[in-house]
Amino acid sequence: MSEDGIIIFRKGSGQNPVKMAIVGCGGMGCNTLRSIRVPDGVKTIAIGGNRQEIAGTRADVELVISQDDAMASAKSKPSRYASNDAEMELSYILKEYDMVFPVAGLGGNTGGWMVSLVGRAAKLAKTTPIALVTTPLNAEGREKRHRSTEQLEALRNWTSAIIFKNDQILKEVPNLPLEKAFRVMNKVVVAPIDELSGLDKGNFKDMRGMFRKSHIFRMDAAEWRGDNPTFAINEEFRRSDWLSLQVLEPKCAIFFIKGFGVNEGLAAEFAEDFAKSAKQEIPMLACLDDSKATKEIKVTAIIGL
Ligand SMILES: Nc1nc2c(ncn2[C@@H]2O[C@H](COP(=O)(O)OP(=O)(O)OP(=O)(O)O)[C@@H](O)[C@H]2O)c(=O)[nH]1
Ligand SMILES: [Mg+2]
Repeated sequence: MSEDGIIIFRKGSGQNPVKMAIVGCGGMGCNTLRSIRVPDGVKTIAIGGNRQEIAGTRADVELVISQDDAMASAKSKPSRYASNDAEMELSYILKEYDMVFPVAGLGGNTGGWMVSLVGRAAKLAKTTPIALVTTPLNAEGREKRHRSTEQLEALRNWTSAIIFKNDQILKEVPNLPLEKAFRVMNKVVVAPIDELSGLDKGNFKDMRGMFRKSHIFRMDAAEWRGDNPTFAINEEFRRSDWLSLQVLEPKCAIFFIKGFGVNEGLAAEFAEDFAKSAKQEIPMLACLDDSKATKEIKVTAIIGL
């Protein structure tokens, strides 16, 4: 259903779900595979610069790809052909999936470049990639920050990306040791896969279309139990440091709206209120899920910038 430029659908029956895979890349990506519960039906692929990095990920597919190959892919020109054997091999593996999610921490020498390699392989495989990446902590220094920017510039050529700032998690859980805070962050980073898993093939085109409207996305989630959830949740998004809507203008928005009795009317109202953050009309999509009898309404917003 479409209302005033917003596409609204209900989360599918699970009869004909989109096929998805998480691709853990490098240290952070493989850590993520170790620290999360993988949503039902989602496959896992671990790519490391060496065997050690992949160990213990229990991934369905494991690949070792050199840093040199990863960087060469990231820096190569657009082409209908694979730029190296690693890209070619991966493209055969990715053909099985409709959507793949490379996960990496930008700033290192491995995973951040691999995201580009996965994006290129996905293109060859005619699969939709959506990267889930973190940017390094300020405290990690200039070199990492600089490399992170370079990697982001490269990967934009091949894939859309949802970007999470590692610094943000330290603000929210300041008392946790770094390793634990990272583990919390790794669960946040894969939240989009939780939301998208089980997506019906019939709605895939609309979802994919929305992810093509921008290269860079940000995400936040908020929940509200009580009167006027539309206003309360939108207020939280307007103030959110994860979305930074005070300084960045949204180009498109995807909402996952969950809760008992959520319906098209609520979604349309929610989107209308959200749209006040944008100076012009923006394309929006809402995916409704009323399958769990929760009293609160939870909205996960993925905003294209
Ligand atoms: N959220 C999160 N971030 C991490 C984690 N591990 C590392 N990072 C971040 O990711 C950046 C890159 O680190 P790695 O993933 O270890 O780097 P790599 O891609 O393996 O590259 P090299 O280790 O340099 O070969 C770091 O600078 C951190 O900011 C993790 O488990 N969770
Ligand atoms: Mg590493």
